[in-house]
Amino acid sequence: MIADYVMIGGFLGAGKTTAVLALAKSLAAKGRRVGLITNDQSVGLVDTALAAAGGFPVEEITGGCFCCRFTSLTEAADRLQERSRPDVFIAEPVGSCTDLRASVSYPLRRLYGASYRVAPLSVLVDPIRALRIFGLEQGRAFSPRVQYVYEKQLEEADLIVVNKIDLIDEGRLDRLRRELMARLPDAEVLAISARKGTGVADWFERIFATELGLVASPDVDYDVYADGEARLGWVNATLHVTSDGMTDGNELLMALATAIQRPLAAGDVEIAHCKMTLTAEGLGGDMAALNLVGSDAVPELSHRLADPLTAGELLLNLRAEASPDRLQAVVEEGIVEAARATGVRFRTVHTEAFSPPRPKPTYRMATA
Ligand SMILES: Nc1nc2c(ncn2[C@@H]2O[C@H](COP(=O)(O)OP(=O)(O)OP(=O)(O)O)[C@@H](O)[C@H]2O)c(=O)[nH]1
Ligand SMILES: [Mg+2]
Repeated sequence: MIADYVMIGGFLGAGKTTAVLALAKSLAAKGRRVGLITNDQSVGLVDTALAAAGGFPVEEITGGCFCCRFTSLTEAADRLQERSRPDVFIAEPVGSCTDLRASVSYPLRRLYGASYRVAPLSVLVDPIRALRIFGLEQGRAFSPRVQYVYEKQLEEADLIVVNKIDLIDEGRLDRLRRELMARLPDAEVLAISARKGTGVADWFERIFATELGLVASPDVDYDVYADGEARLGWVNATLHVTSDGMTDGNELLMALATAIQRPLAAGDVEIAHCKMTLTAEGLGGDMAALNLVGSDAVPELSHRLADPLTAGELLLNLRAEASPDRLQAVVEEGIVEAARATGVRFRTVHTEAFSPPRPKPTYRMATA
C-alpha cells in the first residue's frame, strides 16, 4: 500500500501543530487512518502532548531534526505502521529548519517512492511576523541570519499558506499576498485560518490533488543557515507541580508565561515561540495549553483545564533569539515568580537549554 506523506513546515509559531491537527481531524472524518510525526531537538515536547490529546497516534523524533536524522523519520513511520497502519502520515518539522525539500522530500521520494506518495511541501506563514520581516510593518523582528532561515523556508515551498487570517484585515492580507507573490513567483499562495477553519478545505484539497513539485531545491549556504539557527536559544523543561490547596492551572500557565515574557521583552529579545502544557494528575488527562508567539504578543490559552488541580505535569518549550544560558535564567526566575504568585511548588524533572547544532543532513538531493 502506498501511504501519503504530508509535511507541513513554517517558522516557529506559524501554526503548524494547529494545522496538522485540523488536517488530521478532517481526514479522520473521511475514514482515513492518520499517523502524526512530531520533531524536536530535545525531549519533553508540547506538540506531542497536543497531538496525543487530539486522539491521534503520534511518534516523536527527538534529539535532532528529520533532515539530520532521516533514518529516524522512516523508523518512526514504521512504528506508526505497526501500531495503527496509517494511510496518511503528517509530519511537522522543527520550525527553525530549512532545506527540507533536498534533505527530506526528495530522499523520501527517491528511496521510498514505492511506499510513499509525497505531497506538495506546504509552508505556513504567520502574517504578523511576515509583515514585520518583510519590512511592511513596524515591529520587532529577528536578526538577518535568522531571517535568512525564514526566507529559505519560504523559497522551498510549493504551497505558501498564510495562516491566522482571522487576525488581519483584507488590506494587510492583500499587501502580504502581493509581497509573497513578488518574492516567490513560482509558489502558490493560499490564505487560511487553521483555528477558525477558513480556507482549509481548499488547502487540504490541494495537498491531495497534486504531488511534490519536482523543481530544483534552493541553494542554501549552510554556514549562514547554521549560524541563523544557532542564534535561537531553546529551553525544554518538564516540571512537576503540586499545591496544598486547589490551584487554577490556567492562571498558573498565564503567570509563568508573563513572568518569562516580561524580562525578555524588556531586554529586547524576540520570542519566536513559548509554549506550555499542564496536564492535571487524576483528572482523566485534562490539559491546559498556552502559546506566546512574540515578545509583544499576548499569551493565549488554546486549551483550558475545566477544574482546579492539586498536582500536574508542566511542559515548557521556549525558543527565542538569545543565548540558551540567558533563556534558562529567565525561565528559572519565572518559575520562582510564578510559584510565589500562585502558591504552587515546582520540581524540575528535566531541563535542557541549548542552541540547535549545525545541521548535517543525512542526505541532500538537490533535485528529484
Ligand atoms: N488567531 C489564530 N491563531 C492561530 C491560528 N493557527 C494557530 N494559531 C495559534 O498560534 C499559536 C502557535 O500555534 P502552533 O500550532 O503551536 O504553531 P507551530 O508552528 O506548531 O509552533 P512550533 O511547533 O513551536 O514551531 C497558538 O497559539 C495557536 O493557537 C489561526 O488560524 N488563528
Ligand atoms: Mg508545533
